[in-house]
Amino acid sequence: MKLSLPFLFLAGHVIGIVTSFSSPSASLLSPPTRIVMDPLPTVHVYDHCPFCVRVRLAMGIKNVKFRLDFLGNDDIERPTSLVGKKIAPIFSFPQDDLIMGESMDIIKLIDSDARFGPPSSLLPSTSRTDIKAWQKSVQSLLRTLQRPRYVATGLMPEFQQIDGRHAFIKNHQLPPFEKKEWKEGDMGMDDKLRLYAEAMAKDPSALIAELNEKLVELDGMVYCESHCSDTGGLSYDDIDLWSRLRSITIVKGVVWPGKLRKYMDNLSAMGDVPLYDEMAL
Ligand SMILES: N[C@@H](CCC(=O)N[C@@H](CS)C(=O)NCC(=O)O)C(=O)O
Repeated sequence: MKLSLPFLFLAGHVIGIVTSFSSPSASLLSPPTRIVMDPLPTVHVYDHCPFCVRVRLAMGIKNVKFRLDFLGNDDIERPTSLVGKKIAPIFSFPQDDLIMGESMDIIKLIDSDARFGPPSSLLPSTSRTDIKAWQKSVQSLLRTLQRPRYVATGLMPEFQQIDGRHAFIKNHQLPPFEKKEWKEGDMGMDDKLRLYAEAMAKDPSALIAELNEKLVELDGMVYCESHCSDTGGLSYDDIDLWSRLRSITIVKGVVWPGKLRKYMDNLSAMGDVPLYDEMAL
């Protein structure tokens, strides 16, 4: 079967499978010129990290080739040698002898320097308070569903080894626990492992039903299938929103409303950042 480009662009979930066999630019109607530098810039990331996804998405949208370096979640030495602490994302740009952190600073840099393609290809943030409020309203629900799933299989690159999974569990509380209580209280590692295991063992139906309702609400706030705000194109609003929503695809059984599903698939293809649907649990 021969698929036309508009079909590939609009084919919803199918596009994720189709484009994983073709270059990211093949899925776009008019992608920017591919930028391949020598040496390549590197983006050091954790796969599950939405701040890291912001940078990957921006580089993908600008069609800039880069080395994607997945850090182990227990690796303190390497990020510390680069930026002085354990954090991701980190951007390494050898041409300028530059190493920097902070996702939005990295994106501002690459979208203002013509070596990374036409500057200002991302429209400014509209600082939408409705989307911010929505994000806040699902924070606890998403932590409860997503965090145990990130580490449940060992399939995510930063969690392939047990020390990586344990480093995450040690430092990331599950609701209703607060961060301080989890990290500084008298809870031992055995308690934390048990709570993560119990969270995975629980029937998630009620929480997923709640999330499905919240996604219907968000679907009404998203402007169209290719950008979330009434900006005429991709903006910093999408860089933040899409990167956070990607994590939800690790949760099996979520029902995505039509527009939002297409938004997820379209930006995944444009940004060359895969969704987790195929490994959701
Ligand atoms: N403001 C930073 C936040 C980065 C951040 O918090 N990254 C998390 C991962 S999602 C991290 O590296 N935390 C330290 C850790 O996991 O040990 C940015 O936008 O780049």
